[in-house]
Amino acid sequence: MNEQKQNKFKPFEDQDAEMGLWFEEKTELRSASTLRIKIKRTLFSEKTPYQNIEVLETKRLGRMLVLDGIIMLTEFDEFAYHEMIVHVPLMVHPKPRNVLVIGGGDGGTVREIIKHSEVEHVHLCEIDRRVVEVSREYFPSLASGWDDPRVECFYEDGAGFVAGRKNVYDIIIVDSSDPVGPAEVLFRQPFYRDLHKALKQDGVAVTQCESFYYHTDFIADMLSLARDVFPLCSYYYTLVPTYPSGLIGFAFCSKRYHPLEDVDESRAATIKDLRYYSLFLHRAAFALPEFLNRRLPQGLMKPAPC
Ligand code: SPD
Repeated sequence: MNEQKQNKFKPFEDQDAEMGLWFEEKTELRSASTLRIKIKRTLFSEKTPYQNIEVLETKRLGRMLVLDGIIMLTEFDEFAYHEMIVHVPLMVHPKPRNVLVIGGGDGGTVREIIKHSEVEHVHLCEIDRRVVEVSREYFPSLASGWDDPRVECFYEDGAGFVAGRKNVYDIIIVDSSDPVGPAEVLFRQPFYRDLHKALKQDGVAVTQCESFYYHTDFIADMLSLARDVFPLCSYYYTLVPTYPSGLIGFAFCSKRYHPLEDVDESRAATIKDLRYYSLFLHRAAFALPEFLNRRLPQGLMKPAPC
C-alpha cells in the first residue's frame, strides 16, 4: 500500500467532489472568518435553560461538542487544549492539593488534573448539569475523572461559587466558553478579584483567553484586569486547529510562582499519557509574537530572551 493510501487524514482530497453536511462556526467576537467542518450526522441536540447543546459526528475529527453554535471540542484535538490549561499551572505550583475548575463540564480538564498524584481534591463548578451528563454519555475518552474519589461536582453559577470561597484553592482553572451567554461574567474585573480571594496565598489561576489573532484588544483588556489584581501575570497559548484561527490562549495569574522559573521539571516526567504538553512546549508557549507583546500592558512577565 502506498503512503498516500495509508494516510487517514486526507483534508483536501474530496472537498469539491462531494456534497454533504457541513458545520460552520461564525467567530463570535469578530466575524472575520468562519470554520467549516464536515459532519456525518447529529448524535444529540437539546436546548437547556442555559444553552443549546449539540454532539455532532464529524467525518474525520471524531465527535464534536458544540454549545450555542460554538465548538467546545473535537476528539481530534481536545488534548492540546486540556493538557495546556492544566499542566502548565500544576507544574508551576509545588503542592497543588486543592484544585477548582470553573466550567469544564465535558470532563477533559478534570481528566488531566487527576493525573497529578499531589492533587487531593478537585471541585468542578459547572452551571449546566446537562453538559456533564451529555459528555459522560457521548465522550467516554474525556470521562476518566468523573468517578475518581477526589472529584466533586457542583452545579451552580461559577462566579457566585468563587465569590463565596476565601483562601481555599491552590489552583483555579477557568475552562469557560466564550464571553457571550452564561460565561460573560467570567471575563469581568469582579470575577478576577474573587479569583484572587478564593486562592490561597501562593495560588495560581489560569483562564481561557481567546485567540491572539482575532481578539488582540480583548486579550489586552483581560491581562490588564488580571495585572491589577495579581502580582505575576502572563499569557500563553496552544495550537487547536478547530478553534478560530487555530489557536487559543490563557491568562496565567499568580500570587507567587513564576510560570517559567518555578516549573518543577522532575514532576513533569511522572505525568502519564501526554500527547501535547512537554517542558519544551511549556516554555515555548509563553513566547509571543511581537505584535501581541506591543499591545499587551506593561509589567507582564516575559520569557528571558535566548
Ligand atoms: N472558542 C471556543 C473556546 C472554547 C474554550 N473552552 C472549551 C472547553 C473545553 N473543555
